[in-house]
Amino acid sequence: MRLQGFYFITDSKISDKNILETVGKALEGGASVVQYREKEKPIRELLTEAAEVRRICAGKASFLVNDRIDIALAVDADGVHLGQDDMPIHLARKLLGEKKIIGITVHNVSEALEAETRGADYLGVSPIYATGTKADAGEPAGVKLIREVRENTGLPIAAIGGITKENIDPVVEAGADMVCAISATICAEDIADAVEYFAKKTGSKTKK
Ligand code: 3NM
Repeated sequence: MRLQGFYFITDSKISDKNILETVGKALEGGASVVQYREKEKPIRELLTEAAEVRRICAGKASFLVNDRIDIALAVDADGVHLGQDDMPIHLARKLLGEKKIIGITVHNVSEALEAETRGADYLGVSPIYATGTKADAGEPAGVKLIREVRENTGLPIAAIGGITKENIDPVVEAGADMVCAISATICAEDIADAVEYFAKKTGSKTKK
């Protein structure tokens, strides 16, 4: 599946909506990628929930697991998303094999170049705007960072951090292939509609 379009990320810390229902709505709205990002649950719960999310994403969206290579392998996810302090890309690749997708968060061009050299499949470029969803996200880089990464690497870019319906246009214009917006979708009254809006802006499948 192409790494383009709306990239949905679960976050049960900011909403008590049921994760499976939430992901179902995101798929209905045309999400191309779904990342399971649950940091504070016991492993048995992570395994059960990730397997269920995996099942509903099959054939509809790429399914990635945040940080946890063990969970990704156990549920046969399509890949993982790593942070700069997570397992290094070359070791993740060794464990996951060549076919799995490995994405990594980068905050500047030098991290982007290193990720490309080490074999990442896409870059999470962050944080674009100020966000209240991730406490340690750091200073907003603005869309300038997307442009700089675009000019210096050939990898697909997933932009993240504070993206809303109101400020997405410059993100796409700067060259983002994928857009992540957590609070703007999970906390929306109608998740499928919100995702559809972002999906259309980023050229992914539209709602069926
Ligand atoms: N990672 P919202 S910012 C999960 O900067 C995450 O690496 C970030 O949430 C990073 O769309 C972020 O609600 C949260 O701003 C993004």
